[in-house]
Amino acid sequence: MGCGRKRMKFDILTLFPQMFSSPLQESILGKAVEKGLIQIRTINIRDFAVAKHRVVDDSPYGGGQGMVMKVEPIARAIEWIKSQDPSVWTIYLTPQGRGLTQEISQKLSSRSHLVLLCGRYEGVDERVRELFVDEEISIGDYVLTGGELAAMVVIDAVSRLLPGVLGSDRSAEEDSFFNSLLEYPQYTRPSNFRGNPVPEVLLSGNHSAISLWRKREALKRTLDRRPDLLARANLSGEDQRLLEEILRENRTDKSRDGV
Ligand code: 9D3
Repeated sequence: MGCGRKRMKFDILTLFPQMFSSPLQESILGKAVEKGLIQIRTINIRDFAVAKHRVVDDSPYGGGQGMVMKVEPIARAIEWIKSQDPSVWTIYLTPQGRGLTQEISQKLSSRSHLVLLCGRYEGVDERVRELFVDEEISIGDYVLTGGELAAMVVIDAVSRLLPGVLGSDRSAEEDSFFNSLLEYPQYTRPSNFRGNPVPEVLLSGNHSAISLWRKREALKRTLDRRPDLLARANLSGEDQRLLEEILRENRTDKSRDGV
């Protein structure tokens, strides 16, 4: 059942632990928690602030807008985690981090224990980064209200790579096979929806024709939407032949359209 691998632990340091309850209890991640493949703890940074007012933020030295998360509560929280497990890897979710990729997710999935520090306000006191953070990660070039959703994205992307988290037939192997290409179009019943039929080849039962069609559609879609992926793709001889065919088609389409 445990598949011989110890469960991966995620500790989330946040001022909003409630944000994590439902997303991590639903669906595949929820099942992974139930199966004991992953363990997710939310830790309220405020619980490590000193009593009385339990202040976790303060105005920036030097002036300026907004508030900065104080170093002491975060330091105490991380030190408490490290006292239980010195091998933890601490990630700060920040727009200034390097963008999350599948490769980074894969590297992270080989760790046994991640701490995900979620920033709010204008971020954390710089000494948090210097003294306690191993890696800084962003999830993309858009502005969020805090690191919480980004932490959930990291947990999702990493967890699904762990053995046993996805269903048995759906594996990370399949990912790496098609990794460099976008996926082909999928259809299910009915075979005709309001005059919009499913491509005939998919109903033919001809498996080699189907697999060729899918490969071709994946290549077409990738060329159209993500040519950057194609440049990096490891295309087989057959893929390259198909791609040339598609490019030739596109050229003749264009000259016919007069574009
Ligand atoms: C006025 C401050 N902002 C200038 C654009 C800086 C800022 C700080 C903190 C903007 C957003 C945030 C909150 N975002 C995150 O904590 C965050 C994030 C994101 O906003 N985008 C992509 N990845 C991430 S990871 C954490």
